[in-house]
Amino acid sequence: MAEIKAQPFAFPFRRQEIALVVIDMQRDFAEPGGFGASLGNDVGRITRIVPDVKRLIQGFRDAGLPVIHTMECHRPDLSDLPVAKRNRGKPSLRIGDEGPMGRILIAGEPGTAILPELAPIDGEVVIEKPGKGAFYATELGNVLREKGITQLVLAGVTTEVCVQTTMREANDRGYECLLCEQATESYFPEFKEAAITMIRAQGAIVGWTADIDDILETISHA
Ligand code: C5J
Repeated sequence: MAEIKAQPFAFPFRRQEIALVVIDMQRDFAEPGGFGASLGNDVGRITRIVPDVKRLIQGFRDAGLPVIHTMECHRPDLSDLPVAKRNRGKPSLRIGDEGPMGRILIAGEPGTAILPELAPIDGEVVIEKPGKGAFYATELGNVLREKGITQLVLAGVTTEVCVQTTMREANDRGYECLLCEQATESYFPEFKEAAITMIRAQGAIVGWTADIDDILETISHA
């Protein structure tokens, strides 16, 4: 069986059962004026991984493997936004407020869109999610079941929030999960490192992590 070199040990690769899930590579997390910046974060950390995320997406497309994108966003009437989520923290702009790129994290607004360099192409599934995890209150589980997917490669932002939450949700549902180290980022470098360390600790208790070139090498020969 083909394998991807990974930590804490090789990831068993099943070509017919694997998909890439790119989490929340949206303008709202990566550009000035968006949600991430409104919380006081350095969004430049996010834009720096765009070339690697793009390379990973292209590798999956070239190999004929499915690419799924997620977007954290809410309905314009905020009916799927818990009050506790809206009120959390001290952002300069709250979810639903009008910002320089439209309403913060609202479906259909310019700032909520996926970065143009990483935009989905025809046929790729886009999951709009109101939570941090991509399984909560979405159709992701059904989509994966219909496609026969049992293995997920994860990329996107932020490592310790939406990426890790999704990985834990997937792990509990029986998926084998592999995080691409160069194609994920946090506003806090120490949180990225900690998330990577805890994911693969205790014999891959949540999943595996791997170098982008090792992932691309295996999928290109599959
Ligand atoms: C956050 C995310 N950090 N996509 N969202 O609020 O990680």
